[in-house]
Amino acid sequence: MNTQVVINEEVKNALANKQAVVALESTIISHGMPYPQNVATALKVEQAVRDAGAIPATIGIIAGRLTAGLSHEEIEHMGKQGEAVMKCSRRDLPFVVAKKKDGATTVASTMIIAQLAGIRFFATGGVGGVHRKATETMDISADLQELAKTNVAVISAGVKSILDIGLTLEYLETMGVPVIGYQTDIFPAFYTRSSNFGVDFSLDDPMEIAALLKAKWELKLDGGALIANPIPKDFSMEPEYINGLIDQAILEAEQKGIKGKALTPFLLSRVESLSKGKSLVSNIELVIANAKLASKIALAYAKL
Ligand code: PSU
Ligand code: MN
Repeated sequence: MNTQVVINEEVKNALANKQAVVALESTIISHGMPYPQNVATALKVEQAVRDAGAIPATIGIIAGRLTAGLSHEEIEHMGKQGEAVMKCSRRDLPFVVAKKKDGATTVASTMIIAQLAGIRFFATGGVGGVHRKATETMDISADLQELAKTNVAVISAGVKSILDIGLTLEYLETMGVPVIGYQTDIFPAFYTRSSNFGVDFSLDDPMEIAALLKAKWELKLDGGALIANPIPKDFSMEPEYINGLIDQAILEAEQKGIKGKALTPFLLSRVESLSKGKSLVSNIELVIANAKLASKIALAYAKL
């Protein structure tokens, strides 16, 4: 069975030359945004990484092959198929590989494949976390466990308040995952620049973040870190407005009995349509901002 990661030539060369490489996920393309904006965004995000001086590697699974550095055609395929592509987290990887299926990778599985490929930095929008009412449902994203054990730094705009942000941060503390605020003391909530929670460490310069990561990994403290980058001011949303829509989406999910891996994609698409596409604009801009920051951190790390 072929379990080797397929790494495209450009990414392979960049890694061999110790250049900055930034991983990007594919579930955000297939399940996180509608077609065709998802494909346009994925390509824009790759360009943002290039403009910042790093090499992008969008990660996904094509016919059972774990791939670091999807081609534009493969990105188009993921985006067009949308939810027809299987959303793959850690537990799904062996099935998709053995069955030679296509798979969109979540934060957890993108981290796994990035680590296999030798990539340490990964930009996305929001990570999964502890869902509201998790004390009853036990719905805790596998992303959090992955952050605890896989050596990849994840740059996100915090987490959406579809989750219980406080419990998500408690979980990360228990698992020993540093939560770093980039130029902020407050943990951001994806669409908004703030939440009711703080970060563990506030760092203002990508070089300081790179140094923290270097220290962590030299100390053999396995696992990643969550770097929280608040959404750019011009695109942040009114907390009352967006949280109202999120509450409504959660209520609908409960009424429809939606749970398991279907829950997060349902909430993402409901919020997007309830906001009549306004949240999508914010979503796109914050991913681009995260890709830029991830590139700066990767470039700083390469100089250490
Ligand atoms: N949250 C977002 N946007 C996303 C996701 C989460 O704001 O696109 C996606 C990511 O791929 C993340 C996954 O890894 O959903 C988490 O799914 P779950 O909650 O089922 O673990
Ligand atoms: Mn879940």
